[in-house]
Amino acid sequence: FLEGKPTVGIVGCPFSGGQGRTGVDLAPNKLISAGLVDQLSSLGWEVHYNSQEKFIDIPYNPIPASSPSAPETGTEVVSDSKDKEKKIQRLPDEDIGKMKKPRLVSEVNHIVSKEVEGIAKRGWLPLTLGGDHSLALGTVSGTKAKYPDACLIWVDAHADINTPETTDSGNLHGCPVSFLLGLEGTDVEPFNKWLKPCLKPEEIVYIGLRDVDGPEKEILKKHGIKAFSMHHVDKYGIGKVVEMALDHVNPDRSKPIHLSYDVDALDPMVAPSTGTPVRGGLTFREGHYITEALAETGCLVSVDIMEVNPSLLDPGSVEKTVAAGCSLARASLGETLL
Ligand code: 5AB
Ligand code: MN
Ligand code: MN
Ligand code: MN
Repeated sequence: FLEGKPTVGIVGCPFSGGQGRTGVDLAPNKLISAGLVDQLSSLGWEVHYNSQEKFIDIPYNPIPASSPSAPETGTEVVSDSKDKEKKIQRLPDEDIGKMKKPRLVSEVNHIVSKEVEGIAKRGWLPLTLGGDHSLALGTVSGTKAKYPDACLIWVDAHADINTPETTDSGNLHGCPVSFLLGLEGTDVEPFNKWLKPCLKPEEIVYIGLRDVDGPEKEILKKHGIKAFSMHHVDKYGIGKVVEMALDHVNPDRSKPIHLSYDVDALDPMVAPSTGTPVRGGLTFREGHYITEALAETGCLVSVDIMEVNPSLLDPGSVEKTVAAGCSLARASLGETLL
């Protein structure tokens, strides 16, 4: 599906506003400092960044007017121009219902969506480096704008399919899939200003689930959404699980694939520095096998590496997690194919 010389467009998203822990916004810089660009070049890819800047310019993260003493969430002020400061005052980001930072999450994702769409429309592969997983609102909608029939493979410990009504935490990184599907309760401002439902329930498949909220289970059941949990990985082995996952969303291996990879799918021993770790995850090899098998299909058109948080735990844990993020990206782009 890609055109011309294999080219990857890196979309660095230093964004943490979809959840409450600071530091996940440091990941794109860390992944790139770890040598990701040279590593991808060595694989034969031409590497570009999104439009002009190395990283997406994240609008200032306003403190909710309702709780002036609310702790900062760690999103950096990337630009401190007069213009931006005015924007802050015009953008109070009080909760809407249970949703936290809805305006910020919406605005950032609108930017990300246009970036990913632009890269995909050049015939390049967008590689989005999160940031938290709310960013999949932007990445998947951007991919779908170029490839309307793309399927979505969501590798995660979590289903991220809460709606603004079912979410307990109010953190939007737990909700992107419900918005993409257009589930009940997601046609809300400010998201509905730009985000149209773009995904059908039969176009998504999960791998790695092991921490799914009660209401999320109901949603998965109600819409017949295919999910391979860690139980299935144990039962069938990862090879069979990936084959069954592809058979479900891409039976002829003829459709474009968007891979959204939350590093918390990996076991915390493999990727400890992430905001919502859950025991009993994918081994290093299982985690990489998924990316290798998808690279092998030749159908991968867009990849997200999300939820690395370099501010959590000790330097050794951070190094492990950053290295895992880089090697997942490399394997998705074909490193381990012989
Ligand atoms: B992640 C939880 N379901 O909604 C919620 O890391 C966790 O992107 C969401 O997968 C985890 O807050 C979001 C409890
Ligand atoms: Mn996730
Ligand atoms: Mn997760
Ligand atoms: Mn997480």
